[in-house]
Amino acid sequence: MLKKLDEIKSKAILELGSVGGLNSLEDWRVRYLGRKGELTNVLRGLASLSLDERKVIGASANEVKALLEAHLEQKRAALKEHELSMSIELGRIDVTLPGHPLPCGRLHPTTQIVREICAAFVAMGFQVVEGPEVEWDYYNFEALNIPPYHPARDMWATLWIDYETETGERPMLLRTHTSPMQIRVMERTRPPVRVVVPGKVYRYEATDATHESMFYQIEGLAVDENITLADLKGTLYEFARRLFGQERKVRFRCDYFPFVEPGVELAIDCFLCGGRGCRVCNETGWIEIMGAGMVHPNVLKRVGYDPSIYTGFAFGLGVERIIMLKYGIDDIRLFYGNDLRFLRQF
Ligand code: FA5
Repeated sequence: MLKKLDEIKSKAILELGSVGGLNSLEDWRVRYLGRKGELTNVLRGLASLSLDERKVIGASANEVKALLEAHLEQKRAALKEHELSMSIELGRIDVTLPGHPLPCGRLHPTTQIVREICAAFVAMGFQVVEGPEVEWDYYNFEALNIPPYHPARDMWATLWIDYETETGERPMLLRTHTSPMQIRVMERTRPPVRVVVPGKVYRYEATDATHESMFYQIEGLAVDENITLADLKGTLYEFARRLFGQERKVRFRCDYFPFVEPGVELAIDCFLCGGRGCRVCNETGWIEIMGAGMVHPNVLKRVGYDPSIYTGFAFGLGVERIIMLKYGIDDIRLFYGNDLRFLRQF
């Protein structure tokens, strides 16, 4: 049997020398190494031998098998290389053709502007922090001076999470604004505080050209001794100028938010109609981009800050509205419609 193995080996190696293509190489493989191949037949025959014979012949058969397999791989590589160089020579492969372009992704316009806005505030000494999108009623409302059943809760159409506590309450929700982070930040730090908080917020709201049910806000909070409304106005004017240029008009008006006193709303003149009134600005000439105000003393007290020493301002801006203003986009629903024709423009 050892002799037979030797014969198979020499014959196989000799034949391999005259194999000239990948198809005949496959025939060769089947003939010697395939399931019904010559070498496999020898291995099958081992069963009828004595244990001692099996050991010697089995080891030798495995050696031959490994050797033939190594020759097979070598030959396959050589044939492939040869075929490739023949193709180039015959002109079947035009190596001067440009390669396939690799698709290259980019940042979503919202991400780009979130970064730009945060950078504007970082330059003014603010720190960037983030917080949870699934929030407790306590942070979203109660600690912000909005107790249960207070009518101000109607200002934020809320998506509640169906989670029940032991007492039967369902106090979990998708945050309706980034303001809960005012409380979380103040709870864990002492003044001076200067933070901006970018993130997603959710509202149970019908969508239209300027309203989405999921959108981004950036919260701002500064608390220290001697902070006044003048600091708030100065900071937001500076922000508006950095982002939109000198020519944009900015309007402050009184507004109501339970967690600030006094409260203001900041609007910028409409990019589309220049202030004459159109569909985008609801015929008013202005687009509201943020709510703001001086942090309410009740909010400061709740986190253990003494309102007779510390004062602060807070603001919450709508990111998509800002992008719309900056680039003249007339429908907020384009942002998350995932239409590449829109997204590729940024
Ligand atoms: C608030 O959410 C307050 N938390 C803002 C605030 C923070 C006030 C700190 C005072 C101090 P408001 O609901 O107005 O306020 O939303 C803030 C901004 O988010 C708006 O000015 C607007 O730009 C944007 N916004 C509001 N609703 C939507 C919506 N459905 N789709 C897109 N943007 C929206």
